[in-house]
Amino acid sequence: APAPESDSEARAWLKRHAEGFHHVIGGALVPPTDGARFDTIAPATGEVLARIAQGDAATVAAAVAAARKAQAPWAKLGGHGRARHLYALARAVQRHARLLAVVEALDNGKPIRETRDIDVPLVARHFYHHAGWAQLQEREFPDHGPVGVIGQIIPWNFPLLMLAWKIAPALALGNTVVLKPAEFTSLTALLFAEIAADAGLPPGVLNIVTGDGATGSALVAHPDVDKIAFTGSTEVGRMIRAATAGSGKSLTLELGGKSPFIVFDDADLDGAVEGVVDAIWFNQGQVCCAGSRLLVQESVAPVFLDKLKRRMATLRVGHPLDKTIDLGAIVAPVQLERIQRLVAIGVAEGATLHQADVELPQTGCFYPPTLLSGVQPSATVACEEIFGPVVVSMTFRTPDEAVALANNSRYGLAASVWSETIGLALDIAPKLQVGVVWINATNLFDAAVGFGGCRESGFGREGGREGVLEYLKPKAWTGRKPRVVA
Ligand code: TXE
Repeated sequence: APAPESDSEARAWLKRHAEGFHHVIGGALVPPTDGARFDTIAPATGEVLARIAQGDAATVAAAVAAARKAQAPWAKLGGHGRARHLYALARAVQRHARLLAVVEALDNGKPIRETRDIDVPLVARHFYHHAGWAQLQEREFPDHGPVGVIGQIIPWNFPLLMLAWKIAPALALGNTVVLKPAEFTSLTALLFAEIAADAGLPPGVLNIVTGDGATGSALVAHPDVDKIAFTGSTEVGRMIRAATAGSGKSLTLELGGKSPFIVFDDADLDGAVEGVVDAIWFNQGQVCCAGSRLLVQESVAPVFLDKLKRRMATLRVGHPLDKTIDLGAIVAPVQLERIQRLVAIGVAEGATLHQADVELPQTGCFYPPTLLSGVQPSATVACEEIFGPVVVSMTFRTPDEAVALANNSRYGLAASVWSETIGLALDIAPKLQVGVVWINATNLFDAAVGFGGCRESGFGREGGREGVLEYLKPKAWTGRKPRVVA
């Protein structure tokens, strides 16, 4: 087995900040009001990694003021000027890829294989892609200006990648940002801010205020923020929508999901089993678009579930820096308890529990790959987002029944359709009430493709042309030709 990834560079970086992290405002490190800080914990071991600054309303106001001051000069740089900065950010991320990947794995608990091969490369790709949009801006969107100062609030499941998804389009198009990372996982945002400053990003263009929900709500409430972009729970999304209603702020929300993973009897069953592994055990299932509802055509359900159980037995759960593992730690005890509670409810409501007989580390927040089969469509676990490595399975007989089951959800983020009959897949896809459909694939993300949901999964898109438009303000120009052209 390969040796675990070394964390010496990450440890040295954490040691430099042993006295506690600061906010990053207007290019300066700003200490928290009254020295208020909280611990950030490595979920795999329970170790305190660092002390994070708790942001209050005054700190948020200072950050918004810094972003406002920086916005006009940043916009004035023009698309070409800003593209140079985005390319520099992309290259800086690649230069520090290993450090970013290790810090992310420690702080979040996700496997180093994922942070190294998926999160960090996608972050760089996002900056490269949006550098391209910055260059095209004046030509493609001559009637659009930037929105202004953007407040961005992100979750803990992809801390650095969500930062990139949020800031790359915002900055590319001439906006400035105040970003609040999730309280469980602030470290890579703070590391990124250092890397960005070294790469020459002008002060005030990106401000980081760390803290909890109260910090986020102060950002939402600040009158000089032009737009809020939020990724997180549907509950908080609903509160933010209410708080911004009538305020003149723009809003995009990327919320929860309960995405269907539909397997037809003519599917490549082995391929679909690998699909399930990716759909629900990638990032411990803490993925908004996780394929958490497995819908299998009745005729192949016993064979398929049998294959899936055999595959589950081969998954390895362990320390995030162990390069051989498939699943790392759950982000925090509160999330682990939520998973345990929902699985117990699933069993109480009649589901059959199958947990792979895999070894779990003795300490830390770990949960085994789990299948709940024979689930009723109305069961709690079929309706609520578990946000953990737990897939629930149901069966259907006809394509129409598959569509009805798939759409029987308050969410509408993603769906995955597995069939070797392309006509069937193409017939089903448009009937699914979701923002993203994958055919014989799952969890495909690309900076050029708009990602987002409908219904209670939110609105707005990230990535692609549609994501770019979220950070521009259109302006219509009409009138008549003047008599004198001076
Ligand atoms: O999310 P929160 P939590 C779902 C998932 C998970 C559940 C709870 O089901 O089990 O939510 O996770 C900030 N005003 N998802 O409680 O609270 C908060 O500080 C402004 C799905 O961690 O929504 C953090 O930065 N901001 C999801 C961010 O919101 C507030 C990813 C997200 O945290 C706030 C995460 C407030 N009043 C959880 N309260 C996805 N769609 O990917 C909190 N925050």
